[in-house]
Amino acid sequence: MAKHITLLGAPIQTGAWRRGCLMGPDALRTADLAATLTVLGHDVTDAGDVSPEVLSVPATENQTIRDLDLCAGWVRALQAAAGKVTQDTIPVFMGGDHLMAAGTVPAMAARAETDGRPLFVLWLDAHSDIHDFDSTDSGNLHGTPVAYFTGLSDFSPQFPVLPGRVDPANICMIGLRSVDPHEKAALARTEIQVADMRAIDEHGIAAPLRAFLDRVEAANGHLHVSFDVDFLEPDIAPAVGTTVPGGASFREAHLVMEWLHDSGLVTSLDIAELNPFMDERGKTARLMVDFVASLFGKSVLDRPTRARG
Ligand code: HAR
Ligand code: MN
Ligand code: MN
Ligand code: MN
Repeated sequence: MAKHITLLGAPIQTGAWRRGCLMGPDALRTADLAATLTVLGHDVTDAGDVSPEVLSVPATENQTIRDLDLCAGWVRALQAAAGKVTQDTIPVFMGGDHLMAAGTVPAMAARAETDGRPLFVLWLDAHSDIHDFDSTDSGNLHGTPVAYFTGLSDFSPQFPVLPGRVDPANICMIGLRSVDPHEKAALARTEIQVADMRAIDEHGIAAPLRAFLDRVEAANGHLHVSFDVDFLEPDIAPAVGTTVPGGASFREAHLVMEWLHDSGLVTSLDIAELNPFMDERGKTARLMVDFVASLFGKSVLDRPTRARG
């Protein structure tokens, strides 16, 4: 089924320690993301890149936090830009480091609310990104968006009041293999469903995904997918700042994309943490375009879909 897809660049890199994510949107464009989706029959618009607002926010107690003003300016600008996306459009937010999700996800939660439906979030990542201003040791704010958009921690007054909040019970994290002690404790206190790499080794990637998609469907929810490139095994996707061995294989990630397509549930997508400076002849950017294509219907053989009207 043809979709209206809008590509929106979020070239933020101040949330990460290593520079280079600002090239992410252009690497995805160079790898022909728009044309690839057009060939699949979709109606694709590239809306260009968002620019950060220029802000000066009060300092946090934690002095290790990197580039707070610019990070806050990005969060505000991304919330504003994503807040303009209409219900009939599937936005593909091209990052940018994962702090982008502090902008995109609250806007998608607000959009779902306007539609009278809950927002669910599938978080594909090696990391849980559930630190807050106090708990982060690294000071890299790409490790914090989940604590922000769930309202689990207070990010005021530096980050905006949430336009929409995600219920932790509506989040599923798949692929985790690098979780700091504070994050472990925070996850244990929430209803976030987690399938770490051990669980995937033990039960496969299909089981937790199926259970989650069934819940989204039963609740008639919107589904936002936040795909951090480091979800993948670094051998196949080297273009990330923080490589963690033992990630999802090509086949596991490919199955996730195909199931997401067949579910007909996905209403928005982040592509996060692509750092083209770390890439090898564009292979990670091309791989991500291929995965996004699978999510939007590229398939080997036709199968009946569960798509809703
Ligand atoms: N937990 C670590 C920190 O807070 C690393 C998390 C951020 N890295 C990412 N995000 N790539 O998924 O610094
Ligand atoms: Mn980091
Ligand atoms: Mn992440
Ligand atoms: Mn990560």
